[in-house]
Amino acid sequence: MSKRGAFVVIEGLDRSGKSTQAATLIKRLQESNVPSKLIKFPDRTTPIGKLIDSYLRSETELDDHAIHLLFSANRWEVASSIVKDLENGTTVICDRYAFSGIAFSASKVDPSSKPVDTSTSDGSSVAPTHSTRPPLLPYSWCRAPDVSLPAPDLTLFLDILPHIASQRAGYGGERYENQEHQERVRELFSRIAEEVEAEGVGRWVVLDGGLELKEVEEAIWREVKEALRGGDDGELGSVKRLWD
Ligand code: Z5A
Ligand code: MG
Repeated sequence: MSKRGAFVVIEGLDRSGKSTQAATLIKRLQESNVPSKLIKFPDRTTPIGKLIDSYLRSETELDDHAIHLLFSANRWEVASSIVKDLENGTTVICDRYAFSGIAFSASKVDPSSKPVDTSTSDGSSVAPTHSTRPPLLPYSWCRAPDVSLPAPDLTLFLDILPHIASQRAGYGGERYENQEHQERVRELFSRIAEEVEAEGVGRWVVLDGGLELKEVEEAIWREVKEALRGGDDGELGSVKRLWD
Protein backbone atom coordinates (compact mmCIF):
# COMPACT_ATOMS: atom_id res chain seq x y z
CA MET A 1 0.00 0.00 0.00
CA SER A 2 1.18 3.52 -0.85
CA LYS A 3 2.79 5.58 1.95
CA ARG A 4 0.64 8.56 1.03
CA GLY A 5 -3.09 8.33 1.78
CA ALA A 6 -5.52 8.30 -1.15
CA PHE A 7 -7.91 11.18 -1.76
CA VAL A 8 -11.26 9.63 -2.70
CA VAL A 9 -14.26 11.79 -3.59
CA ILE A 10 -17.83 10.53 -3.77
CA GLU A 11 -20.01 12.61 -6.08
CA GLY A 12 -23.47 12.31 -7.55
CA LEU A 13 -26.92 13.79 -7.83
CA ASP A 14 -29.07 14.41 -4.81
CA ARG A 15 -30.13 11.27 -2.94
CA SER A 16 -27.82 9.08 -4.99
CA GLY A 17 -26.55 7.56 -1.74
CA LYS A 18 -23.27 9.45 -1.29
CA SER A 19 -23.47 10.02 2.47
CA THR A 20 -24.72 6.46 3.14
CA GLN A 21 -21.86 4.97 1.11
CA ALA A 22 -19.24 7.35 2.51
CA ALA A 23 -20.17 6.27 6.06
CA THR A 24 -19.99 2.57 5.13
CA LEU A 25 -16.70 3.02 3.34
CA ILE A 26 -14.98 4.77 6.23
CA LYS A 27 -16.16 2.00 8.59
CA ARG A 28 -14.77 -0.62 6.24
CA LEU A 29 -11.43 1.17 5.89
CA GLN A 30 -11.11 1.46 9.64
CA GLU A 31 -11.96 -2.23 10.13
CA SER A 32 -9.15 -2.95 7.63
CA ASN A 33 -6.76 -0.80 9.70
CA VAL A 34 -6.36 1.80 6.94
CA PRO A 35 -5.81 5.22 8.59
CA SER A 36 -8.71 7.23 7.18
CA LYS A 37 -10.87 10.25 7.70
CA LEU A 38 -14.29 11.35 6.40
CA ILE A 39 -14.99 14.93 5.35
CA LYS A 40 -17.98 16.45 3.59
CA PHE A 41 -18.88 19.55 1.62
CA PRO A 42 -20.62 21.71 2.32
CA ASP A 43 -19.20 21.56 5.84
CA ARG A 44 -22.12 23.29 7.52
CA THR A 45 -20.33 23.61 10.90
CA THR A 46 -17.89 26.44 10.05
CA PRO A 47 -18.91 30.13 9.96
CA ILE A 48 -18.94 30.00 6.14
CA GLY A 49 -20.79 26.67 6.27
CA LYS A 50 -23.51 28.24 8.45
CA LEU A 51 -24.16 30.88 5.77
CA ILE A 52 -24.38 28.11 3.16
CA ASP A 53 -26.75 26.08 5.33
CA SER A 54 -29.08 29.02 5.78
CA TYR A 55 -29.06 29.66 2.01
CA LEU A 56 -29.78 25.99 1.17
CA ARG A 57 -32.73 25.97 3.55
CA SER A 58 -34.01 29.14 1.81
CA GLU A 59 -33.79 31.06 5.09
CA THR A 60 -31.57 33.70 3.43
CA GLU A 61 -31.10 34.96 -0.11
CA LEU A 62 -27.62 35.52 -1.56
CA ASP A 63 -26.35 36.65 -4.93
CA ASP A 64 -25.60 33.57 -7.09
CA HIS A 65 -21.96 34.60 -7.53
CA ALA A 66 -21.55 35.16 -3.78
CA ILE A 67 -22.94 31.75 -2.77
CA HIS A 68 -20.75 30.03 -5.36
CA LEU A 69 -17.66 31.66 -3.91
CA LEU A 70 -18.74 30.71 -0.37
CA PHE A 71 -19.03 27.03 -1.38
CA SER A 72 -15.49 27.23 -2.76
CA ALA A 73 -14.17 29.11 0.30
CA ASN A 74 -15.67 26.34 2.43
CA ARG A 75 -13.27 23.93 0.65
CA TRP A 76 -10.29 26.26 0.82
CA GLU A 77 -10.80 26.45 4.62
CA VAL A 78 -9.57 22.84 4.87
CA ALA A 79 -7.47 22.46 1.70
CA SER A 80 -4.13 22.53 3.51
CA SER A 81 -5.31 20.07 6.17
CA ILE A 82 -6.40 17.64 3.42
CA VAL A 83 -2.89 17.75 1.95
CA LYS A 84 -1.31 17.33 5.38
CA ASP A 85 -3.47 14.28 6.14
CA LEU A 86 -2.71 12.66 2.76
CA GLU A 87 1.02 13.24 3.18
CA ASN A 88 0.87 11.76 6.68
CA GLY A 89 -0.61 8.56 5.24
CA THR A 90 -4.28 9.18 6.02
CA THR A 91 -6.78 8.27 3.31
CA VAL A 92 -9.37 11.04 2.98
CA ILE A 93 -12.93 10.16 1.92
CA CYS A 94 -14.80 13.23 0.78
CA ASP A 95 -18.59 13.39 0.40
CA ARG A 96 -19.09 15.91 -2.48
CA TYR A 97 -16.32 18.26 -3.65
CA ALA A 98 -15.56 20.97 -6.20
CA PHE A 99 -17.36 19.02 -8.94
CA SER A 100 -20.69 19.56 -7.16
CA GLY A 101 -19.71 23.21 -6.89
CA ILE A 102 -19.36 23.57 -10.65
CA ALA A 103 -22.34 21.40 -11.60
CA PHE A 104 -24.85 23.01 -9.27
CA SER A 105 -23.86 26.62 -9.97
CA ALA A 106 -23.36 26.29 -13.74
CA SER A 107 -26.80 24.65 -14.00
CA LYS A 108 -28.63 27.65 -12.57
CA VAL A 109 -30.92 29.64 -14.82
CA ASP A 110 -32.95 32.77 -14.33
CA PRO A 111 -36.58 31.54 -14.45
CA SER A 112 -37.72 34.89 -15.85
CA SER A 113 -35.14 34.89 -18.68
CA LYS A 114 -36.14 34.59 -22.34
CA PRO A 115 -35.78 30.91 -23.30
CA VAL A 116 -33.46 29.96 -26.14
CA ASP A 117 -35.24 28.59 -29.24
CA THR A 118 -38.16 26.38 -28.17
CA SER A 119 -39.70 26.00 -31.64
CA THR A 120 -40.15 22.52 -33.07
CA SER A 121 -39.68 21.34 -36.67
CA ASP A 122 -43.42 21.70 -37.40
CA GLY A 123 -43.30 25.38 -36.45
CA SER A 124 -45.06 25.05 -33.07
CA SER A 125 -43.24 25.78 -29.83
CA VAL A 126 -42.86 23.80 -26.62
CA ALA A 127 -43.16 25.18 -23.09
CA PRO A 128 -39.79 26.54 -21.89
CA THR A 129 -38.03 24.25 -19.41
CA HIS A 130 -34.97 24.63 -17.22
CA SER A 131 -32.64 23.48 -20.02
CA THR A 132 -34.02 25.86 -22.63
CA ARG A 133 -33.10 28.93 -20.56
CA PRO A 134 -29.60 30.46 -20.71
CA PRO A 135 -27.24 29.76 -17.78
CA LEU A 136 -26.92 32.43 -15.09
CA LEU A 137 -23.20 31.80 -14.47
CA PRO A 138 -20.66 30.85 -17.15
CA TYR A 139 -19.14 27.38 -16.74
CA SER A 140 -15.55 28.68 -16.83
CA TRP A 141 -16.36 31.25 -14.13
CA CYS A 142 -17.79 28.49 -11.92
CA ARG A 143 -14.64 26.37 -12.34
CA ALA A 144 -12.16 29.14 -11.56
CA PRO A 145 -12.33 29.49 -7.73
CA ASP A 146 -11.47 25.80 -7.20
CA VAL A 147 -8.37 25.84 -9.42
CA SER A 148 -5.39 24.56 -7.36
CA LEU A 149 -7.42 22.75 -4.71
CA PRO A 150 -6.00 19.27 -3.96
CA ALA A 151 -7.06 16.92 -6.79
CA PRO A 152 -8.70 13.60 -5.89
CA ASP A 153 -6.89 10.40 -6.86
CA LEU A 154 -10.28 8.80 -7.46
CA THR A 155 -13.77 10.22 -7.95
CA LEU A 156 -16.65 7.77 -7.62
CA PHE A 157 -19.72 9.19 -9.33
CA LEU A 158 -22.96 7.57 -8.16
CA ASP A 159 -25.19 7.83 -11.17
CA ILE A 160 -28.95 7.82 -10.75
CA LEU A 161 -31.86 9.03 -12.83
CA PRO A 162 -33.39 12.11 -11.20
CA HIS A 163 -36.90 10.60 -11.16
CA ILE A 164 -35.61 7.55 -9.23
CA ALA A 165 -33.67 9.76 -6.79
CA SER A 166 -36.77 11.88 -6.20
CA GLN A 167 -38.56 8.84 -4.76
CA ARG A 168 -35.96 8.43 -2.02
CA ALA A 169 -36.44 9.73 1.54
CA GLY A 170 -35.73 13.39 2.26
CA TYR A 171 -35.91 14.62 -1.37
CA GLY A 172 -37.24 18.09 -2.12
CA GLY A 173 -36.58 19.87 1.18
CA GLU A 174 -33.81 22.17 -0.05
CA ARG A 175 -32.89 24.41 -2.95
CA TYR A 176 -32.00 22.70 -6.26
CA GLU A 177 -33.98 19.56 -5.34
CA ASN A 178 -36.28 19.48 -8.34
CA GLN A 179 -36.07 17.15 -11.30
CA GLU A 180 -35.52 19.71 -14.08
CA HIS A 181 -32.58 21.24 -12.27
CA GLN A 182 -31.17 17.79 -11.46
CA GLU A 183 -31.35 16.76 -15.16
CA ARG A 184 -29.16 19.75 -16.02
CA VAL A 185 -26.80 18.99 -13.13
CA ARG A 186 -26.43 15.45 -14.47
CA GLU A 187 -25.45 16.79 -17.91
CA LEU A 188 -22.85 19.07 -16.35
CA PHE A 189 -21.36 16.22 -14.33
CA SER A 190 -20.78 14.40 -17.66
CA ARG A 191 -18.89 17.40 -19.00
CA ILE A 192 -16.80 17.57 -15.82
CA ALA A 193 -16.03 13.83 -16.06
CA GLU A 194 -14.66 14.35 -19.59
CA GLU A 195 -12.46 17.19 -18.40
CA VAL A 196 -11.15 15.23 -15.41
CA GLU A 197 -10.18 12.40 -17.76
CA ALA A 198 -8.70 14.74 -20.37
CA GLU A 199 -6.68 16.78 -17.89
CA GLY A 200 -5.52 13.78 -15.87
CA VAL A 201 -6.68 15.09 -12.50
CA GLY A 202 -7.31 11.59 -11.12
CA ARG A 203 -9.63 8.76 -12.20
CA TRP A 204 -13.38 9.30 -12.59
CA VAL A 205 -15.43 6.13 -12.21
CA VAL A 206 -19.18 6.02 -12.80
CA LEU A 207 -21.09 3.55 -10.61
CA ASP A 208 -24.80 2.73 -10.77
CA GLY A 209 -26.28 4.41 -7.69
CA GLY A 210 -29.66 2.82 -8.47
CA LEU A 211 -28.44 -0.65 -7.45
CA GLU A 212 -29.05 -2.24 -4.06
CA LEU A 213 -27.06 -0.66 -1.21
CA LYS A 214 -24.81 -3.70 -0.79
CA GLU A 215 -24.01 -3.89 -4.52
CA VAL A 216 -22.97 -0.23 -4.59
CA GLU A 217 -20.89 -0.78 -1.44
CA GLU A 218 -19.00 -3.68 -3.04
CA ALA A 219 -18.37 -1.75 -6.28
CA ILE A 220 -16.97 1.17 -4.25
CA TRP A 221 -14.78 -1.13 -2.18
CA ARG A 222 -13.25 -2.70 -5.29
CA GLU A 223 -12.31 0.73 -6.68
CA VAL A 224 -10.95 2.04 -3.39
CA LYS A 225 -8.77 -1.03 -2.80
CA GLU A 226 -7.33 -0.50 -6.28
CA ALA A 227 -6.65 3.19 -5.55
CA LEU A 228 -4.91 2.32 -2.27
CA ARG A 229 -2.47 0.08 -4.12
CA GLY A 230 -1.00 3.18 -5.86
CA GLY A 231 0.75 3.21 -9.23
CA ASP A 232 3.18 0.69 -10.75
CA ASP A 233 5.74 1.48 -8.03
CA GLY A 234 3.08 1.08 -5.30
CA GLU A 235 3.10 4.84 -4.61
CA LEU A 236 0.53 7.57 -5.25
CA GLY A 237 3.15 10.29 -5.75
CA SER A 238 2.73 13.89 -4.66
CA VAL A 239 -0.75 15.39 -4.28
CA LYS A 240 -1.87 16.92 -7.59
CA ARG A 241 -3.86 20.11 -7.89
CA LEU A 242 -7.22 20.55 -9.59
CA TRP A 243 -7.03 21.44 -13.26
CA ASP A 244 -3.25 22.12 -13.11
N1 Z5A B 1 -23.80 22.13 -3.41
C1 Z5A B 1 -23.51 23.24 -4.19
O1 Z5A B 1 -24.40 23.88 -4.75
N2 Z5A B 1 -22.21 23.63 -4.33
C2 Z5A B 1 -21.19 22.96 -3.73
O2 Z5A B 1 -20.02 23.36 -3.88
C3 Z5A B 1 -21.50 21.80 -2.93
C4 Z5A B 1 -22.82 21.43 -2.79
C5 Z5A B 1 -20.40 21.04 -2.26
C6 Z5A B 1 -26.54 20.14 -0.25
O3 Z5A B 1 -25.56 19.12 -0.32
C7 Z5A B 1 -26.61 20.89 -1.56
O4 Z5A B 1 -25.43 21.68 -1.78
C8 Z5A B 1 -26.73 20.02 -2.78
C9 Z5A B 1 -25.58 20.41 -3.69
C10 Z5A B 1 -25.19 21.75 -3.20
N3 Z5A B 1 -27.93 20.42 -3.42
N4 Z5A B 1 -28.79 19.87 -3.92
N5 Z5A B 1 -29.72 19.59 -4.42
P1 Z5A B 1 -25.50 17.98 0.75
O5 Z5A B 1 -24.38 17.10 0.38
O6 Z5A B 1 -25.49 18.58 2.13
O7 Z5A B 1 -26.88 17.21 0.53
P2 Z5A B 1 -27.47 16.05 1.45
O8 Z5A B 1 -28.50 16.64 2.33
O9 Z5A B 1 -26.39 15.22 2.06
O10 Z5A B 1 -28.21 15.13 0.42
P3 Z5A B 1 -27.59 14.33 -0.72
O11 Z5A B 1 -26.13 14.47 -0.70
O12 Z5A B 1 -28.26 14.79 -1.92
O13 Z5A B 1 -28.00 12.82 -0.48
P4 Z5A B 1 -26.98 11.59 -0.59
O14 Z5A B 1 -25.93 11.76 0.44
O15 Z5A B 1 -26.56 11.37 -1.96
O16 Z5A B 1 -27.93 10.37 -0.23
P5 Z5A B 1 -28.07 9.60 1.20
O17 Z5A B 1 -28.37 10.60 2.29
O18 Z5A B 1 -26.97 8.67 1.39
O19 Z5A B 1 -29.36 8.72 0.87
C11 Z5A B 1 -30.61 9.34 0.63
C12 Z5A B 1 -31.75 8.32 0.93
O20 Z5A B 1 -31.68 7.26 -0.01
C13 Z5A B 1 -31.62 7.64 2.33
O21 Z5A B 1 -32.91 7.43 2.82
C14 Z5A B 1 -30.92 6.32 2.00
O22 Z5A B 1 -31.22 5.32 2.94
C15 Z5A B 1 -31.49 6.00 0.64
N6 Z5A B 1 -30.57 5.22 -0.21
C16 Z5A B 1 -29.24 5.44 -0.38
N7 Z5A B 1 -28.72 4.54 -1.23
C17 Z5A B 1 -29.76 3.74 -1.60
C18 Z5A B 1 -29.85 2.60 -2.49
N8 Z5A B 1 -28.78 2.12 -3.13
N9 Z5A B 1 -31.06 2.05 -2.66
C19 Z5A B 1 -32.14 2.54 -2.00
N10 Z5A B 1 -32.14 3.60 -1.15
C20 Z5A B 1 -30.94 4.18 -0.97
MG1 MG C 1 -25.39 13.52 1.42
